[in-house]
Amino acid sequence: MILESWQNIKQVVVIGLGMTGLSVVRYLSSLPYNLAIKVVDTREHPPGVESLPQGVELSCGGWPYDWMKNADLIVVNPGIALSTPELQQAVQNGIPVVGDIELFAWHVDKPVIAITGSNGKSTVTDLAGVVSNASGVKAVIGGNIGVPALDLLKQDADLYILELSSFQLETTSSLCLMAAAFLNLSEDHMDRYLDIEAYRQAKLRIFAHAQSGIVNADDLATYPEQQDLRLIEFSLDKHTEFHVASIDGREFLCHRDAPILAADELNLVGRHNMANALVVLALLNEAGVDVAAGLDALKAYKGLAHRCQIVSDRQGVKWVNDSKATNVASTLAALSGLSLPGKLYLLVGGDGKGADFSELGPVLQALNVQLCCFGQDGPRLLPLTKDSKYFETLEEIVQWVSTRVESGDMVMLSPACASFDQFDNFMARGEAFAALARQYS
Ligand code: UMA
Ligand code: ADP
Repeated sequence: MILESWQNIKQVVVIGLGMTGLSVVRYLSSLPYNLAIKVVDTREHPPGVESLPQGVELSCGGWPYDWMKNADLIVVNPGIALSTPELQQAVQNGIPVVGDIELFAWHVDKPVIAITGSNGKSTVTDLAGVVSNASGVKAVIGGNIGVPALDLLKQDADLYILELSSFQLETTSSLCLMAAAFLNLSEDHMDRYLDIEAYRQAKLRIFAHAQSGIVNADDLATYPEQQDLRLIEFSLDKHTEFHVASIDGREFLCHRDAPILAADELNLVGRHNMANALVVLALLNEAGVDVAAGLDALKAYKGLAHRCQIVSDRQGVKWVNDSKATNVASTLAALSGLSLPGKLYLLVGGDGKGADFSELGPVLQALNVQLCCFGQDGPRLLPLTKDSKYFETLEEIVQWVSTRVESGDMVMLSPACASFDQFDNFMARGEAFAALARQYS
């Protein structure tokens, strides 16, 4: 939807405080329309109460019926599904229900590119920002990566780069993009969606008003049904517009028939990161950024923290923090092509979000691995190998592992689960692991 005019909006109800809610309140307060802003959070003690500006009313622990009924506009946090009965009731009453990205879409007047997918979004978003800036086009990044999109509008930029989750896309309908990328699809958030097709359909919304769509020729689920969109394909295996080709025994990232850089010049490890780099090249090409001056930055990029990051390397034992592996496909990516002289101690567990873990089984059986399961869904992971062990906490695992590791071994946290059962977020989990690794290695 496009808002016809703010003049008819008097009462805005913001659902969910947290990072997004606060950015929405700040944004709405900055508009010259004297809006009455009310915030609802279904949690008893939501984060961010202390940062709420004076004069903004707050209701916690439920859905205040009167506020919902009298709202002219509802802005909802991505953590709350649009299918929630209270929101569906509002939709039926004719009240527009949107997310923060839709507000961003109404306001923004500079080019925007965006990235969605099950895995690799943050890496592609961050790297696209790094390469764009090094190429001389001032870019700012935000969205699901952790900087609310509305906060970006205050910054001076030539290009906005947004990481968009399926949650955010559910409530976004008029975002015009110079280019949109759908990286890959694998099972995730099955506690929120009816099935994987419903999750895919939420992600496909990224293409609704895009000038071009960047899709993964190795994963046909990323292709939209709409016919009128210009598609740019990337692939690790096929000769598509952006692809990997072997030239005299060396692999190159190529655009059409032109090699751009050799894969072994990248500092990022793993084939999945070659795909991520291809998408960065495709996105920036569509945004009109000449990346020639940014290629050194692309080669030098070492990746974000908590993604296959070595946090200790002592006495021949590598300790790897891949806490951001919050679903099965990302753990599979970490294991893909892994070849070790010794044993892999793999730490898995947490909140599985209703996932089916069985795909990990055959991959684990082909490795010399000791599976260490923990947290809420640790018991569901135990059957994946015959020697799996269960522990309550990460600390118990690290203590146990530290007395056994030998030179050539690797200890990797790549949990295939979200962290919310025991930690505030994946960063806190990764930091806890890194601190334990440094203490016990
Ligand atoms: N919640 C309630 N009641 C409410 C409001 C929230 O129960 O009224 C719950 C939600 O269901 C959710 C949790 O509280 O599980 C977190 O909400 P929050 O208010 O703390 O969220 P924000 O701080 O606004 O963070 C959100 C995104 N969170 C979610 O989509 C759950 C962040 O993505 C994002 O970085 C931030 O906005 C800025 O755009 C996080 C995430 O986990 C990293 N995203 C999912 C993922 O990557 O898999 C999609
Ligand atoms: P997202 O923002 O989509 O969660 P990240 O870049 O933060 O993606 O990476 C999340 C996890 O997925 C990490 O464990 C990372 O190693 C892995 N990963 C990154 N890119 C890909 C990819 N293209 N395919 C599969 N896994 C990936």
